[in-house]
Amino acid sequence: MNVSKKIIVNHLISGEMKIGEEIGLKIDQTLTQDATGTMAYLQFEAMGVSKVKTELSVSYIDHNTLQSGFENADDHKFLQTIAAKYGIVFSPAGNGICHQVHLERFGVPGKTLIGSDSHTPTGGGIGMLAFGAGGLDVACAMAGQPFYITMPKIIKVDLKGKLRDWVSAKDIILELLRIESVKGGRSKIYEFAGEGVRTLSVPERATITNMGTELGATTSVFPSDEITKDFLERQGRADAWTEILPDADSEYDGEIIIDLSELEPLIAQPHMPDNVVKVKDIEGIKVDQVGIGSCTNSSLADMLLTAETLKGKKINQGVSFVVSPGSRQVIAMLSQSDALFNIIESGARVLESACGPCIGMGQAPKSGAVSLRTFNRNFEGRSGTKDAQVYLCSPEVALAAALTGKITDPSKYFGKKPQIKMPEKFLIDDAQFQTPPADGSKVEVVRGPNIKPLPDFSQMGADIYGKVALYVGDNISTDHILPAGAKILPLRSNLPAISEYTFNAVDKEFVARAKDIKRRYDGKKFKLEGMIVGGENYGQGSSREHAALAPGYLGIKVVLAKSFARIHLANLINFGIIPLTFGNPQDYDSTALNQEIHFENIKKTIKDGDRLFAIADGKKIKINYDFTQRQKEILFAGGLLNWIKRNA
Ligand code: MIC
Ligand code: SF4
Repeated sequence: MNVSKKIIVNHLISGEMKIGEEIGLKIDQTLTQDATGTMAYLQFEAMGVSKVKTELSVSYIDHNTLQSGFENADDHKFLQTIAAKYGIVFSPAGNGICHQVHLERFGVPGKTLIGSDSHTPTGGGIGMLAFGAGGLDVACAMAGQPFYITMPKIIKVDLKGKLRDWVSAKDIILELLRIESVKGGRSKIYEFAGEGVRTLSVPERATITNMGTELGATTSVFPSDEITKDFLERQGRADAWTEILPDADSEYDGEIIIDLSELEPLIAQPHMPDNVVKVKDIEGIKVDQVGIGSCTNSSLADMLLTAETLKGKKINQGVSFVVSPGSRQVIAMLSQSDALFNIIESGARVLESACGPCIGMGQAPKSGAVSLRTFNRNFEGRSGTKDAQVYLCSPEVALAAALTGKITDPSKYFGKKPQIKMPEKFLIDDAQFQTPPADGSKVEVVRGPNIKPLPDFSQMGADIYGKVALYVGDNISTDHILPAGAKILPLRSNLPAISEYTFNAVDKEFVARAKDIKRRYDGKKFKLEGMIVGGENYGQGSSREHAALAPGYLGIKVVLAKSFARIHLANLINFGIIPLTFGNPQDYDSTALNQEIHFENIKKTIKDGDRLFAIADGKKIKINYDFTQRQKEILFAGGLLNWIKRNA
């Protein structure tokens, strides 16, 4: 067996490991972050379980750290108290980005992890099988329920050779994005193998598995080997290590070969992570902002390289340069040596250890700016500036740009790459993690006015008379559906307020149109319900369930698309919104905004597994759906919470 199957087999609760079949996995660990965590814990609370049933659950504060009003601070207090009540470790603001911290202090090879953040597969860097999921799925896992996925194909990524100077792990994942595209990884696990694996450190592996998310992959994983052991030993966690290697004769469902020695520095151009070219092909473009950080590239190794490269140099005066170390451990260790001094003295703005600019929490670039970031997403407007041109690259490429003020190939610009010596022991101080009391039943959960209860969701009707409230193209991301950023993120615990921003940057009229459909037809014989029509890979990107909840709150009942991204599809079902696909892709072209589409007898048709048709302007459209019995029941009940209440 390969590594993925070894871990799956150990956690298989239901289903068979046959590609395309639904499997239920036992989940050992969960993580949440603050922007998705409040909803996840409200949902967990509604389940009436007295304590989490996982081996370990951690609640991180890392996204909403800008406190420009009471909202985020209120949410932090809620999260702190609810963690203590239900047996969850609490990691307060300042401790660092969930994925970086989890890798350093909590991850265990061979264990399963789900997190209410799409970049949870970072844990694959130490041989965990780690998945991003909606908050409700994380809540279910904390309540001891299995996590359901469709058994993916397992693709071997055979790494040959060794990276050259100034070419890095980021270039490996950018190369994979170039080959596979942002939708190429759907229903796949990328498992890294081959001689090149031994040449990559854990932080390098984690950069790759982190950004496997941008491929749309179910997850990505590396074996757990001597290098993993060495990392855990340095973190003082040698006992967490177990070896997990693929058997010599293990089989895969596909293979991609990447010769590391032939890779060159790469860069993803605006506005998609797969819009990848060689840096040398676009050299000379003037750069206004450079950012090093995010859960992709904020490890101690990345920061030490940054410090060593910048030592004694000054960044270009036309560049605003920000550095955000990934964790308290990283920033503390930088401050023990000259490294932090070298970074500060170069002209960098050092930010706190948090997501920060990656999610538009500050550092929005100037109008029309070119911004080079070591992050993982460059969707239009995500930086906070709609017309900014955001490029994704390695720290090496970012550093060359910060010093020259333009896009520059580091392998031509710099001389020999400095050797970074990693410390024998990391600085280990877990005092800032708050361990829950053995009995949390007396803990009072503090709820500020920002925390609003979840609305009720209605059951699925026998027929649906839909009206198209929005018509969009391919690769619509959850950032398009419900933007993040410093202004909107503080409303994550307040659905009525945040839903006002749904599709804000795509179609300013959407909210009014959806509300109008909901209002106008309420109570009539044929109640019209809002629907969205989308192209391929609808809902790619983050795990935020608000991208399902907010449209649902505005009355959207159906999303009809060419295809869906995994986590968003699960989130739609969890909140009773029916994800359907076009039987004939050309029917997408004949569908239009404001069109009325009638799904007659939809509930019975889905229940019986019969062929589904819709009628639009008198024309019959073939509709596909693919639901397991479990998913059908959830949809009929109007979502997973209703289903749980009914089956409790
Ligand atoms: C992101 O990178 O888009 C986020 C913010 O981390 C999201 C989670 C969220 O929207 O809260 C993710 O990747 O899941
Ligand atoms: Fe945070 Fe950005 Fe990573 Fe999302 S991608 S977890 S916002 S650092």
